[in-house]
Amino acid sequence: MTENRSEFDAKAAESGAGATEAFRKKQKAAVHVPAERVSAMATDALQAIHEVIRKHQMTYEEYDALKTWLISVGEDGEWPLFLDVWVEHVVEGVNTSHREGSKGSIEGPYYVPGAPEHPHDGTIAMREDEPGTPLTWSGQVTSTSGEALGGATVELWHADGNGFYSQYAPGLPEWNLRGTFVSDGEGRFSIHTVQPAPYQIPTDGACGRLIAAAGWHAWRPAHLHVKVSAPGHELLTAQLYFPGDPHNEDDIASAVKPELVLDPQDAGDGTSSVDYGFVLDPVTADSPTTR
Ligand code: MBD
Ligand code: FE
Repeated sequence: MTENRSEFDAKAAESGAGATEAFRKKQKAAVHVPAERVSAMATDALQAIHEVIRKHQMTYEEYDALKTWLISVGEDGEWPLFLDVWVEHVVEGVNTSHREGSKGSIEGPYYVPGAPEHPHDGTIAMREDEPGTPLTWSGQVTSTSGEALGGATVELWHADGNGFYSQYAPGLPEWNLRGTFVSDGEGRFSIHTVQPAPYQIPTDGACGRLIAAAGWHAWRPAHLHVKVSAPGHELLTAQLYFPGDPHNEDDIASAVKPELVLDPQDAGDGTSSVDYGFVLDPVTADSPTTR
């Protein structure tokens, strides 16, 4: 490993731990889950674990290795990373299966609310020498009723050309590659950014140790994160992907859906452009709380 590489890994490890602090700040109020729900889900979860132990005839050495590892997940601050990589996609599926509008995907650990606001046509905050192919992304926000949604917000956040997220890796401007765009009267927006790089989850914390011990890979395909919202409509959280990324088929976070793969056009001058819009479901009495 070169010195450069270990510097990258050190940054990555801080990203996992930073997500724990960010989640604590966001989750100030305690959530009340009724005792019947806690009991039903905890009983089934424990039963599922008991099944695995019997099925694989777990040894005491393996039980102790599991204990050691579980303790280290908390010590490394990687519970948000672990849950968002290996569990959230099922929660997302359960809570959005009723939708008729656009498909969404998981939020992941690195969303920060309150990114700087731009008009419907704007450039996301980036460094002067920001690495990556410039990308112009245009689209329209509509309702499942067909109505154009003016004043809708499209919050965009993504990793840079080295796979790092601002506020989770040191040395990046606070709001780098994070922005809030407001659609015009016809629901349209046009965003100037750069294409992100594929993302490797931290290899030197507890999640990385699980990946290494199991012989898995640690990659997510390059992706753009978005939250799209408009009054009277369910908040849509999604991720958008790029065709041909080798990890679209084996995303460690299981968060790729065919509807979420973009079709960017090479402009021939080193930049590319893409058209991709969103259809939002109106809020109904049965709408679950989503994110
Ligand atoms: C990410 O950037 C991400 O989007 C997810 C889901 C998990 C880890 C890092
Ligand atoms: Fe991400």
